[in-house]
Amino acid sequence: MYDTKQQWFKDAKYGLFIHWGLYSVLAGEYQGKRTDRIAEWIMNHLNIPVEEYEKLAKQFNPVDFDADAIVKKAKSWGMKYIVFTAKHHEGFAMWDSRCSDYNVVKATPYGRDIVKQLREACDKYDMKLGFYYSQAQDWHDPDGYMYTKDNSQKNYRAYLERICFPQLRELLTGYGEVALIWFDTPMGTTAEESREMVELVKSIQPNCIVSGRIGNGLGEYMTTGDNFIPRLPFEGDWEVPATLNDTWGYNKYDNNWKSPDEIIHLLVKINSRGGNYLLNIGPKATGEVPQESIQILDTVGEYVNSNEEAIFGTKRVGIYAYELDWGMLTRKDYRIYVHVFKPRIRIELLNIGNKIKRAYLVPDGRELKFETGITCEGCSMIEVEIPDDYHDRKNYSVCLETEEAEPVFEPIVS
Ligand code: FHN
Repeated sequence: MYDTKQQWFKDAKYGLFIHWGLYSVLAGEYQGKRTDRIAEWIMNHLNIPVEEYEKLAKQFNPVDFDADAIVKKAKSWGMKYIVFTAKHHEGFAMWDSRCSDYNVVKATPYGRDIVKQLREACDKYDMKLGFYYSQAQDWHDPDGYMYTKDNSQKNYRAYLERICFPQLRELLTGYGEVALIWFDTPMGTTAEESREMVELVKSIQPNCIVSGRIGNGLGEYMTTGDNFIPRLPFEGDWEVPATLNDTWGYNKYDNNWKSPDEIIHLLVKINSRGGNYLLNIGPKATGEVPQESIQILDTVGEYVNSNEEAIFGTKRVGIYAYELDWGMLTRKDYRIYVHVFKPRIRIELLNIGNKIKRAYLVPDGRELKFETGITCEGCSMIEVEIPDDYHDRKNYSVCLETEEAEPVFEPIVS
């Protein structure tokens, strides 16, 4: 079973992913050609030569970037940690790296360290900060891997010694307490090499968590496929990395935004099955966060903040016999939380055999009337009355305090 041994990660449930790099300058289009894939892969998909792509650095001047405002927003959205793409597959370092001048301080007119600014803002708002680091793919370095291309002449060992290991050391020694390193796409990394990376991380910061995509089964938590949710409750620590539209890096043509309701349902579904939801924003080249992302996350944040007790610190719910067409369950010891996504006059739950001590509305703590009994078909039934002023509302939660620490789920008998 995956175990990060970090209580903050187990309780976190909701985090912010930030994908930002030179690809934001292209915003999904190069020389009039649009990429129909994720925007941060444009160099690979449209076969942009290194000498051409690296010129983007000269255009990168994100004067509207405001680390303080982004972290403050994440805090207001209820998120508990931030993962920032310190270096994505394009190979561009978003900090003042000493082992490659291909970085935001030395190669751009902007000249300021993005990682440092985020670090300071996270310290100010007491937010955990982790770094995404592409350990194998580096499309700028002659020895870095590139998916779908010929890697037979690459000297990956040389790459590890020259770039990967020293850059990891820089991130782990120069930027305070690193909550986690979010490795990604290990490709040809051997078990021995993955182990070296883990040892390097742990030797510098023993509490820094290593993500699932370190490869070779060495991650401390399970990272699902992008936007993929385990069908069943999954034991141990895990996380779903996910997008708000169809891209990670900014793409000016991608308007396929999920609605706030969809995001709320996904968050609760993931939490209910025991995982964390790491939800992405992709700032523009100016540093501005797309307004659509902000609007969606502001609305989701209202739900998260007024129902935080039913989200944070919750545990995996076992297999309940039913899917509800109006809601979902989360739980803590001695508490079952019923998330109500559609207007209801009362809520009815079947096949839950717990002894209910009390029911209350999570957003304001109001006591709720309830009844328990056995249906004509012979299964347990709980009915909770929803107060008049909530009859037309959606997206709130109800807590059922139970005598038993765990939910007592009964099988369907008829
Ligand atoms: O290739 C990357 C992709 O660009 C993005 O960073 C996602 C986030 O989980 N990870 C990889 C694909 O799975």
